[in-house]
Amino acid sequence: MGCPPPLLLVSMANPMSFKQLFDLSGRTALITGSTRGLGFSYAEGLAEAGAHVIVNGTRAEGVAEAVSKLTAKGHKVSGQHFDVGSEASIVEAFAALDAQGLEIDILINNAGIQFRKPMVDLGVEDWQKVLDVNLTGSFVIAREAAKRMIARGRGGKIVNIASLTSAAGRATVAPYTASKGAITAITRTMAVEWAPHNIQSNAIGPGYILTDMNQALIDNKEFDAWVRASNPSGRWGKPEELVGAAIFLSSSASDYINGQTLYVDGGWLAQL
Ligand code: GCO
Repeated sequence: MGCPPPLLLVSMANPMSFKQLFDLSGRTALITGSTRGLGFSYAEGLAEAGAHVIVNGTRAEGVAEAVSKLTAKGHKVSGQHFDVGSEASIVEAFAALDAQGLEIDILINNAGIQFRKPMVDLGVEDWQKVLDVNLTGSFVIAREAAKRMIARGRGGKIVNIASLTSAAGRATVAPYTASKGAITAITRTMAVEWAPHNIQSNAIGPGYILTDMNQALIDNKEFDAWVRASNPSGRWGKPEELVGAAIFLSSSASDYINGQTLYVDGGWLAQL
């Protein structure tokens, strides 16, 4: 008997339960830049959803601290420090993860740096530093993760972290904006190249969130007023409000979503 037509295949399939859709048990997730801030929130959220999370940071001490915090909460946690801005450091780290038998099913490409300076004063060195971490680092890490996902043949999830600046400009953050605009673009290339291997690649675009990277902005009364006036929710987002999107794009619930950027911004981009 030949293979039944796709429609019949779909109707024959048993629909997943709510738990099956969002359960990350049995999956291993690497979250870059996860010793603090949004990255730590993503790591904690995916661990709550059942994943074995791998915490990453550039400093071994910071990684160890975050690992012990999450382990103390009963989660399955490993740690791997590497410098997201260095291809050699990334390749070495993946070899170490291989040696530990850690097979990454989910990658959250969160690590990123910000550098604020007007373009007329901006040197190429500072520009390049941001691009090296935010864009090139995300590409190299996704490349290393996808190589292994493809070889294992059981698919995977890539979740890149974009930004409102992927879709709109703000003065003084040119290299960050360039890197985050490219993140949404390369997410589409990852989706197209890796979908045949059942790897879904998407991005999350956080709005202005109460994180330590934004502390200087939060403390600036004028900037704080601008953020509150610029989104219909009238407030900054909280790190925990990004976790649902991260679990969703890491889970079976998003198996037919590919190449998308999901903005979690209180409606900022919806507003004229
Ligand atoms: C800035 C901020 C932003 C936010 C976020 C907004 O200086 O404008 O750092 O870049 O962090 O990316 O989506």
